[in-house]
Amino acid sequence: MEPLEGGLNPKRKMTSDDFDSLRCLGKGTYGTVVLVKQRSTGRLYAQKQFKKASLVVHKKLVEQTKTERQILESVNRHPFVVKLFYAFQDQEKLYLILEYGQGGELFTHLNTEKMFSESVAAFYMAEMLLAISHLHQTLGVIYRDLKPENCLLDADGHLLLTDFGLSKVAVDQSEDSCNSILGTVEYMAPEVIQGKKYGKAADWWSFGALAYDLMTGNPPFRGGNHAKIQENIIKQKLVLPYYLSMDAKDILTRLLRKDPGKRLGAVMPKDLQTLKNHRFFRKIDWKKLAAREVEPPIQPMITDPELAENFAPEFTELSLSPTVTSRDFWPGSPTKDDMFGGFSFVASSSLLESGGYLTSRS
Ligand code: ISQ
Repeated sequence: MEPLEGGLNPKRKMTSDDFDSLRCLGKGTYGTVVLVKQRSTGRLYAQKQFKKASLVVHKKLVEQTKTERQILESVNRHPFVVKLFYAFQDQEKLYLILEYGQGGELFTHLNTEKMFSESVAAFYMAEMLLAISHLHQTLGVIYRDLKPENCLLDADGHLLLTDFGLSKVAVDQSEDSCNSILGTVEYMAPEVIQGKKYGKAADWWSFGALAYDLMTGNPPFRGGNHAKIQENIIKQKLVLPYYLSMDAKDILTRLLRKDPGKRLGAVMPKDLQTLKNHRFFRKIDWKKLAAREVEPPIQPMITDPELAENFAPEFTELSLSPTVTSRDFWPGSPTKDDMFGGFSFVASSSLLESGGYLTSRS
């Protein structure tokens, strides 16, 4: 028998009615992220929603979407990867209830400070390195378009990677539509841009491009439009500003090799050791870092978590369109062909008990 429904049972399936929408946190090419509050607990989460209609472009894509729940579930234990708490759907949309990255995007903080010192950059790059290698090693997930928007900070200032795996689905969706030119291309590896076969080394390129950005204030290859940026990524020689240390120059040169076979990260697990032992990371205590015991260089300012102060006003000030709830459809009508069957998910009790940002009133 089904367990009793209601607030007392944390393992029951959720619906969008279980959450109040507070404000918009961001809009991507493939979905919207809304700050929501769970009615029964007062906990805050980031709700990512996808319109089914825009996902159903290819049969392959639907298949991939179904496996996302498993990817997200298995990734749930890494300290620097956003946790998934619930997944559910209604007639119109798929919903993911994710950990709320209260500190906002890392790159908002970068914009404020223009650029980071090498030791500050090394902290974020080190946490990112652990998250990426976890996705690669334990799950075989390749990001492919790792970019600044995917790098959030939690309330303490630790890095939180978002959109793993899902970004792969989203890119597949947009590949043969004009959407593909809308996304960020600055951090994409040459082989991805060229539509060649790519592997995990593509993420180590993006990692290098993000590192370059953190230490200089700009991505390594730029241009007035997407086509020019792409051309520069493929053809232009890497230019390293004079003020970077030898160590920074060395690690960036090796990560930003156009030939993925020659790139640092191509030969695993050897290259992971080379990276972690690189002089650029000499001040990093990897054990302490993995245990979240290294104090983050930026403490995000948070007065009222519900205000989402660390997110761009262009999003947070958007009006929330009323969500279509299950009640707006014919009662009990099954989803056609159950295309997204298996999408629903409830995190383990231990995660639910510890997770979700608690507000003062809960
Ligand atoms: C978590 N918190 C804030 C914003 C987010 C965007 C995408 C995915 C997760 C998020």
